[in-house]
Amino acid sequence: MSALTYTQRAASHPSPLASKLFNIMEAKKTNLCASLDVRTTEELLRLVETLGPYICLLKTHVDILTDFSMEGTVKPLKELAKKFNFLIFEDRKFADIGNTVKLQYSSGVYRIAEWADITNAHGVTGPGIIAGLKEAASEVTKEPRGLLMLAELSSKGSLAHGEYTRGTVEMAKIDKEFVIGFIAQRDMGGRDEGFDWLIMTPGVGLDDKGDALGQQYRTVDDVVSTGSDIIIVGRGLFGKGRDPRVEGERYRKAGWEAYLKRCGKSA
Ligand code: 5BU
Repeated sequence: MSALTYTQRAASHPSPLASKLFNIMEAKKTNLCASLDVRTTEELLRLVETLGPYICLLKTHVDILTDFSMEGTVKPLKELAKKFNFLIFEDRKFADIGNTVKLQYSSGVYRIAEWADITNAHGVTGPGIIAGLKEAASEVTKEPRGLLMLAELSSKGSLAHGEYTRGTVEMAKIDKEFVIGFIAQRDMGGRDEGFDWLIMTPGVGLDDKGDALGQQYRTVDDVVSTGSDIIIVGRGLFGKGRDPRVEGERYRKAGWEAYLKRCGKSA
């Protein structure tokens, strides 16, 4: 896994979006991505106001919101992203043929390509999915966009391992600029072939082992020491009467210290 600093990686990354994200991480001293699965825009915006200072990235599932609109949801989210200096990742998990995902990414109610800096896709349908998403992004916006391929999942019994994971990593090699990395539980290599993939890891929790529906949590130290660059934390930040301000700083600090340790620097 990469022992380089985020600043070093920002300087040499082929994706302007990945460079921007690495620079935000270094500037704010955070590798925390908040995953805020809530039902209303009001709840979402309130949590983002609280967690904004602690995060480099906000992960959304906008199809959970009962009141989504471009004006009411996306516009204020983009303003908060600017105010607190973080990027937005819509966890859409595209999984269809290139032509269909191109339409899903750019059109419909959510028009994800217009506003999400990052989105993700399964490799199950083949490399056309990468080409389709890239075409949509270039037709809709001049802003840089990044794609994460789903190499591994955190949930119990996931079929994404072994050959499947290896096949997804191979697929990612077709586009060095648009595919910025993986959703995975560990390092995916590639440096010997000139790739510097970002590894983002969900299923991170310091207090729980999992939930009743198959989620499995690993600690911050565990995931960063096996190669995670960005820790994705959801209910650990805002669930069950937790104080998001306290937990935001707690996970930020834990993630940053684990990163410094990996780079051979002490916190
Ligand atoms: P949690 O509240 O920290 O369990 O939320 C985890 C989030 O990450 C949630 O939005 C999931 O959809 C997402 N997730 C995941 O948990 N595991 C995976 O392997 C992938 C996404 Br891919």
